Amino acid sequence: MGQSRPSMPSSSAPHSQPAVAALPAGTSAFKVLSVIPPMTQLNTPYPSTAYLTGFLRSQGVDAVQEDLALALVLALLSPEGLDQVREAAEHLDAMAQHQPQLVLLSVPFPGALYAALRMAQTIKAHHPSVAIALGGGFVNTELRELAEPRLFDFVDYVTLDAGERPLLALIAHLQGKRSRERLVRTFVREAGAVRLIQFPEADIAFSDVGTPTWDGLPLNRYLSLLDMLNPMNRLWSDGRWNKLTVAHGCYWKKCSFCDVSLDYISRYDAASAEVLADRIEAIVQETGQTGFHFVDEAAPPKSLKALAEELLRRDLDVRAWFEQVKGKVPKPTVSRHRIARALQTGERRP
Ligand code: B12
Ligand code: SF4
Repeated sequence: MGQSRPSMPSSSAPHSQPAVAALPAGTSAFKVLSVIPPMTQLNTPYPSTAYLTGFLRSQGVDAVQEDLALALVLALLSPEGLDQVREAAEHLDAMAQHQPQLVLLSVPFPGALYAALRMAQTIKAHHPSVAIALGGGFVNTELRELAEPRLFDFVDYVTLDAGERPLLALIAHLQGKRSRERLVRTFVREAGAVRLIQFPEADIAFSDVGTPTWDGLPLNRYLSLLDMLNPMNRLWSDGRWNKLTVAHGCYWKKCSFCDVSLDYISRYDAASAEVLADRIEAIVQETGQTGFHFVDEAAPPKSLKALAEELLRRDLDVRAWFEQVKGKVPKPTVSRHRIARALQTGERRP
């Protein structure tokens, strides 16, 4: 997919965005709710809201999260089932519970878009002063050339690529501390047309995005589903894993079939083994779970080796598997010693 982007906007464009109530100064007075709409896999939380919530909290923002994909299925499987679902769709319980000023709808896959828009519609109907932003993997790949103004009947902002920097800019804007012209990679509707505002500001370094948090998600209620016997595919839907990335982007960027212009591939930015091991320690502490699924496009072997050595040095007992390691088969569950040995010897199987 191409990455053609409109040129920088003029600063005189009219404003026509949501009637967000004037907010007191100070980020802590501002509450952000991040939501995963149905449907994603049910064995373990998708990590975008975990990353965003962890980052926002590290910036002093009051941030919470909900996985409504899991909530929907649990409701469907309960005796009260459909009634509850209908009620939840109408009132969106999470809104009453958290009372956010900004809702982040994370749409990783096409299958989550419809539910995200239905949720946005419900929120707009019942809470018209709450701002709604849309982002995530689907948006980053399929909506880069967004031109459909009707999408903004549902949401107020659509952001591209890594969410951290655009969100800081958006929150500051909603708090009246930043002009709209200084939004970052954010689509808005103005005078009935879609406009991409892209104030040039560096992304947050991967080592500074903070530790993802799963706080608030019912980790013991995720469902292990066995849809394929293949042991590697089985890892995708079976069992609970903490999802983490070793780096942002792809260190390789050489495959001819790949759109290496996309930010989540092109902008390679790694963190030190110490930072990664600190994140792993904090996540094990928070979740009580030691299994990690590294969801990098192509996990960099050098960093993995350094990480394995750091984990051994700290005597941390974690299990990990990697979405993709260039030049090797995706790795099923491996123990810490096996990670180190596999990476040191280039061994293909744990
Ligand atoms: C790991 C992975 C998988 C794994 C695990 C999936 C899971 N459920 O956890 C497996 C292999 C199972 C998988 C399956 C599929 N995947 Co997949 N997957 C990925 C991959 C490589 C990483 C995803 C990840 O965890 N990223 C880490 C998180 C933290 O990043 P993030 O979600 O992008 O979030 C950041 C930003 O997007 C942004 N952000 C996110 N949400 C929001 C919201 C707001 C409001 C804002 C402001 C910002 C924001 O901020 C976050 C932090 O910076 C991505 C490609 C990629 N590198 O992102 C593809 C990707 C998400 N997958 C994709 C697809 C299509 C699928 C499938 C539908 C494939 C299929 N046909 O079956 C299935 C769907 C599975 C499902 N229903 O759960 C596409 C989706 C885009 C699209 N074309 O629609 C991607 C982008 C790959 C691609 N280019 O094709 N996938
Ligand atoms: S390793 Fe994956 S992300 Fe990197 S260039 Fe090849 S296909 Fe693209």
